[in-house]
Amino acid sequence: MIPVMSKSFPTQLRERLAARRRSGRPRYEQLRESLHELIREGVAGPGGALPAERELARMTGWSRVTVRKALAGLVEQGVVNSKPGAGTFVGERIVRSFSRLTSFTDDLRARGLDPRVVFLERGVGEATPDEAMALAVSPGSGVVRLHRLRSAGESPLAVERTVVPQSILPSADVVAVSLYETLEALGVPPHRALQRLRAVAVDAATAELLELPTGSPGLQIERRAFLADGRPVEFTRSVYRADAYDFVAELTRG
Ligand code: 16G
Repeated sequence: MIPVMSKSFPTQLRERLAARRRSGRPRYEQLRESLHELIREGVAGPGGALPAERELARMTGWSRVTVRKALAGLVEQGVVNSKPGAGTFVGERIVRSFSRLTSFTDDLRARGLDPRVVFLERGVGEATPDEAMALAVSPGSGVVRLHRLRSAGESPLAVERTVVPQSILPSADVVAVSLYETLEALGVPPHRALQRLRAVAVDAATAELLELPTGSPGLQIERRAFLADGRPVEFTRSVYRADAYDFVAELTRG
């Protein structure tokens, strides 16, 4: 059964729109942003249906063309899915861009989900030859290692092993939840990254953490991120649940 939209939805939507009335932005954008805000705040949870186009037009007093454009924007952002003939639903699978440098925390918050972390390991050590290669540091130099289970609320979604040069991140303890937020606060935000994805069958240890049967499909993603000055800032190997994520990229020809 489709979860029912909360009764306060129309009132909340009108409040959000009123707050944007003077922004001078096109109406469809005011509506897209207001709907996104409500989804982020959990007013419309995963799998929940948004009111139909005609309903939204009635609630806002705006045309269906405007409403359609706002909804199309949310579909493009991967926040909602539109099922022809059935309506528009808040995404159950998490849609991630394969071409934008976002963090786990960013992606969950954008969907009104609660990013959580369990540190399986964190500390400082000496770079192994492989880590030294990945981070372009001398073997034996200091690195911070994080091994984290990433969840949305109680639902486990990914396991990540990250190494960061200690010259950039002085200690593992400064990372509370989000690595990228910490790096940003330290004035060393990742600027660009190279990423590789491959399908894997999850091993027993990972399966247990992700609450899956051993051998279930997983998406193994390696990311090497760099600072604006070109220094490598992160090497992370993540295993994401394949049943929870869609990775999308925009392709252009030429
Ligand atoms: C994502 C990145 C990972 C990065 C993490 C930071 C992929 C495949 N991986 O999980 O490389 O370290 O975000 O997230 O997207 P955080 O700021 O929430 O710790």
